[in-house]
Amino acid sequence: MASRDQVDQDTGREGITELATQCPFCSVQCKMTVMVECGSSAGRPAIRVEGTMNAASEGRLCVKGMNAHQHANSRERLQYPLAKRDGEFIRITWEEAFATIQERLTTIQQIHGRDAVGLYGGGSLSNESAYLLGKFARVALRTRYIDYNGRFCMSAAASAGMKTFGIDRGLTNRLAEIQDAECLILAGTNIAECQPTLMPYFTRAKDNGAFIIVIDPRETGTSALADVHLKVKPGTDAALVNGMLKIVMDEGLVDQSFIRKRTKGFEELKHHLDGLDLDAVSVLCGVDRASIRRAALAYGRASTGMIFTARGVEQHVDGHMTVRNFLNLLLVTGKIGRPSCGYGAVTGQGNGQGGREHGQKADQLPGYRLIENEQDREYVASVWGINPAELPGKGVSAYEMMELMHAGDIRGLFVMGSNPIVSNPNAGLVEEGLERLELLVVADIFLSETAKLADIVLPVTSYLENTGTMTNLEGRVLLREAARAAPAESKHDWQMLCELAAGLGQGERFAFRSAEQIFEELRIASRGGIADYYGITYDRLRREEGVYWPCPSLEHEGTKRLFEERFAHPDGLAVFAPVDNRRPEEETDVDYPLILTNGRVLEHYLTGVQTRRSPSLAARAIENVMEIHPRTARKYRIEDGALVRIDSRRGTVVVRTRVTSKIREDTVFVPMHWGGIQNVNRLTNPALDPFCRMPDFKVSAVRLEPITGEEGRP
Ligand SMILES: Nc1nc2c(c(=O)[nH]1)N[C@H]1C(S)=C(S)[C@@H](COP(=O)(O)OP(=O)(O)OC[C@H]3O[C@@H](n4cnc5c(=O)[nH]c(N)nc54)[C@H](O)[C@@H]3O)O[C@H]1N2
Ligand SMILES: Nc1nc2c(c(=O)[nH]1)N[C@H]1C(S)=C(S)[C@@H](COP(=O)(O)OP(=O)(O)OC[C@H]3O[C@@H](n4cnc5c(=O)[nH]c(N)nc54)[C@H](O)[C@@H]3O)O[C@H]1N2
Ligand code: SF4
Ligand SMILES: [Mo]
Repeated sequence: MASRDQVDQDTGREGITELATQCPFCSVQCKMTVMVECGSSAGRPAIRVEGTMNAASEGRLCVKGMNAHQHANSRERLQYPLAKRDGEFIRITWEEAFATIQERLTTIQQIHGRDAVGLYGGGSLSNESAYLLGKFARVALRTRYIDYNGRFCMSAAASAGMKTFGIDRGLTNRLAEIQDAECLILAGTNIAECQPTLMPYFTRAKDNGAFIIVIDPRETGTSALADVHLKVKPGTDAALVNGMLKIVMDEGLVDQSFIRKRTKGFEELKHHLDGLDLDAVSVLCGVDRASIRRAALAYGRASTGMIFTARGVEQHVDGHMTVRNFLNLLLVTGKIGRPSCGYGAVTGQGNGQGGREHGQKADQLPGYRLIENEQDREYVASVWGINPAELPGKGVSAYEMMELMHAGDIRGLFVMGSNPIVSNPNAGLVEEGLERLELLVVADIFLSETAKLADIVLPVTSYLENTGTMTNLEGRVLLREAARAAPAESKHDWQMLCELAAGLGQGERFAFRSAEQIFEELRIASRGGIADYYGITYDRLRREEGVYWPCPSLEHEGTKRLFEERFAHPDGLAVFAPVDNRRPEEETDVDYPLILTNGRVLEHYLTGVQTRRSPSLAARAIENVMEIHPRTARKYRIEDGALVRIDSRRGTVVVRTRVTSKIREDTVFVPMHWGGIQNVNRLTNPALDPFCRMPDFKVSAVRLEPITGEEGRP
């Protein structure tokens, strides 16, 4: 354990326990020390938190990290397993919980077939738990249906990286290279609120004279850095990039030698852009031609540059192709594989990177192997000691699993590390689907909105108590060791999977007694795969400050910059793809005249289950709000601070209004951190990207209605 009781040398005070840990929230994975001082005057231990020096956060913490201990120490934490009887939860033992789950899952599978049960994971799980969840689905339950919340997060960027480069690692370069880039494009990424401890990399770049382009329908803390802010109409980024590409090409700012030696498909792209009308692009995107031109010339002329994308451009029906267009821009100018030249898909969740590599995705086996590929099946089956024919085929994406529950095809579901009722699009259907299940099991730290619907709820350990590796947004694998014992009856995610598997007769294949033992198997299972962790060990992670994958051998130092010599496709070339200008899937009309987009605020994390239980964070943002432009607010007679009803074709929410000129006039913005009547996903469109099955979260057509009378007053 990494905790250390000590006497404070300066003050001579006894009883300070130092817990060395890592933030449970976003993909930066800031290292920190939580100092618990017992015997303070208030009677409750006083807690202080300090950032710890490391290569990503450089010792910084944001307000969420500073306060994460509050939810971990909350009285609302689940203490013991619960079962629902007559609509109420009662306490049960682990033995009863496991027996019920085993018995009911087995019955469902016997009557309706193996695929009648599903598993649903998350990007907060450690690599070890995510790996084991995938193995549990394929080996213990032998169902094809497993997917995870990262489908809503990284699938567009990940699949685009795979197609263009042959590999998906969030950042192709080290964070330290950002500060020397001459031009930075930040597209649909609000780093100031979502990865705040990374901001200094960008402010340093600015101080060094970098030209910064921000693409976002809103002015944000991030756009405050911009030399050009393209306040794009939501859902039209692909067209905007076509405009930039056309200008770069017309001005001869392409790197012919790079294109010739290292890419393929350029002629098709060029041909595709020949007839592009820049005025039409400007109208479609709601951005003036001069600004598009300024941005294109700045990026095209810079000798070094990096492009970052996040959910603002990715969470669309054409998210995959939009990212590919950003990669086209990067490739035509040859800005990759060199210092301060590269791409960053700004990964979201704490283990959003590792969580998408080791098999909790519908089509995937560990090490980024594919479940439909014969060689991959054979290799992983040999590691797992099973016949490859026993491995199921690929399943469907997260939201499609919800549709299968709604249709009665999936009848039992095990959720580990997600709150799907708040985070899936079209929450109305999702709620109905979950209610129709014969068995819903939720493993969580808290009684989340989804756990409230469950038949069985299992209490899990938090970041302070659970050892495991997390792969941060750089592709750097970090070890987070348990800093204290598991509270009450909670168990580690991986531990309950092992015990459940044993009950299902698969004990031998899940005989792990520590996270490290699982990692040892994961190393082998990933060996030779795209995400090769074979050269990484816990010892090494303790000695070094994290290791970048791919790391194929113990002697390998890890890969800090990708694509210096070749791309990861067998022929070593990167691939261009012509991308169409698209109109958003759901257009505004007289009934639904405004565009709704959504995202995050600094203080809260995802569905808010954890941060809403932290008093310091909850106090800063107590309820959901809709951002709206003053002219639009006047048009719809909506006052600042008043309650407003928002309707889409799928549902209704009620939130408070924040009038601000920082947003486009045709767009409103509502964060995603609240459930119930404040859940923005009651409104969102579940249309899916054909390449990666990412939902069209970021564009829905809505109408507004002020709530009048005493109730609605500011
Ligand atoms: N505070 C906080 N930090 C977080 C999280 C959190 O919940 N809270 N979540 C973590 C996770 S899992 C993730 S995935 C990341 C997400 O990180 P981001 O993707 O940066 O977060 P979002 O706020 O969803 O979206 C970013 C920006 O996209 C803009 N946007 C909306 N629609 C469009 C569009 O059509 N085009 C363009 N160009 N921009 C658009 C929004 O106005 C917003 O400012 O953050 C991580 N960090
Ligand atoms: N409208 C809209 N919807 C979105 C998005 C958006 O931008 N707009 N963003 C999408 C994105 S990018 C994401 S990542 C998803 C996230 O969606 P969710 O996965 O639903 O979000 P979380 O709130 O992180 O849910 C995690 C749950 O797991 C619990 N938990 C935390 N740590 C652990 C652990 O170690 N083990 C277990 N068993 N449980 C744990 C938490 O208490 C919480 O209840 O939402 C997506 N939904
Ligand atoms: S939320 Fe992200 S930036 Fe903030 S402390 Fe945690 S890991 Fe660091
Ligand atoms: Mo995410």
